Amino acid sequence: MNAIDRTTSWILASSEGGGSSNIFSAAYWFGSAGASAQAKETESLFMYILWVNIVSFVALMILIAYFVARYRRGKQAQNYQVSAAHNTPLELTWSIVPLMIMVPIFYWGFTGYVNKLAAPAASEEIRIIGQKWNWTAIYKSGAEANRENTELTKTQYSVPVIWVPKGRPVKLIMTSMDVLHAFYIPDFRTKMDVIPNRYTSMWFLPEELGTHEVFCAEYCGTNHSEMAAQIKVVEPELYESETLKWATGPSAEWSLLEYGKRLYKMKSCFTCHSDTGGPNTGPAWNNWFGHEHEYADGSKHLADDQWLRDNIINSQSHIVKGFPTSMPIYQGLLKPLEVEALVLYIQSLSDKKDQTKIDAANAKYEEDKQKAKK
Ligand code: HEC
Ligand SMILES: [Cu+2]
Repeated sequence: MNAIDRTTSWILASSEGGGSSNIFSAAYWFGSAGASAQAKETESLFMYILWVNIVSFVALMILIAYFVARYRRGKQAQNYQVSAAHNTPLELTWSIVPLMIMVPIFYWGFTGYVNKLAAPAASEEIRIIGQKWNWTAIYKSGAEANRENTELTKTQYSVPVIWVPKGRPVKLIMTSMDVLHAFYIPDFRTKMDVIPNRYTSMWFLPEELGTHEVFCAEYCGTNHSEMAAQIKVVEPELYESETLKWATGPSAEWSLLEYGKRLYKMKSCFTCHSDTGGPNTGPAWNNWFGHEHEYADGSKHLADDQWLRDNIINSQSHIVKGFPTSMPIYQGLLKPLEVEALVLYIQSLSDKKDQTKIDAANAKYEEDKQKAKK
């Protein structure tokens, strides 16, 4: 479905399925029924503003028509008088009445916004990473949301299907790897900017089972309209068991190198390190291993296995020259095997790699796996 088809079907959907044909209902204007606990609040505010607009528009048109007729040229209104310069009751009225109409909009909007920002402490946390033109979702377990081909996009892209538990608050912690994006879930009536070098968050409480569309709501380039995802509300038990399954450490089929490559994604190293050479917050990983690099204290070091291991675990001990100190300290967060796998992956990306060493590491890992089975 392309953008125009989608817009058309969006409008049509208002009179079918999810939406409503009643133009006085919020579901008509949003094209679908509200599907989260907070949706109602946004809808009420939306309808309030809509009605204020309709009433003032009609009143304005009637007044214009009336004045045009009454004071039209040629029909000099009788008893023509110069207007008074000042009329206190009139001025108080046109100040106070609109104020009383506007203040609820502020109050409603402000409290609603704050409520959408401040997630309950017991929320299920999911990390969202925006990148031209894709969303990546990572569960608390470290597993990445599976991708599926859906009707949401026109091109070959599959979109992540993000599972969320029904009846539990879900908090999204979001950041971008390149430009501004915005994570927009129309059915939940909620949207938040996704910004590079910064985390933003929002939360929602899904109340019913079902799937919901996600779009990017900040124009971010050519394939902006293809930047979609799906949210799938499932039973909490299913959510727990499945996302844990997806997170299983190394899969039995993976080599140590393959595991390292997965960890690069699973542990979010890729948010700061390119593995092909693009600029990013941290140094690119290709051709890093086996070369000498300069550090902020003026020293130079060869990036061999041991050096990489030490500097992943304690990233603050040596800062690569020209880079910020924003690399997290992974001591206690990465298991020894994970560090080994990551170092092996970094090594494999270098022109200085030693293939026999990599093969040997993979072979030893296979052996250990076989031993562990017995
Ligand atoms: C928030 C951004 C960020 C994340 C996430 C991140 N890094 Fe880094 N990394 C940096 C920065 C910045 C540097 C350069 C400054 C420094 O040396 O600390 C760096 C440097 C490195 C270096 C070079 C160390 C050296 O001294 O030669 C390695 C290796 C590395 N990171 C591995 C990793 C691994 C593995 C992960 C994931 C488990 C990871 N990084 C996640 C930002 C990040
Ligand atoms: Cu975008």
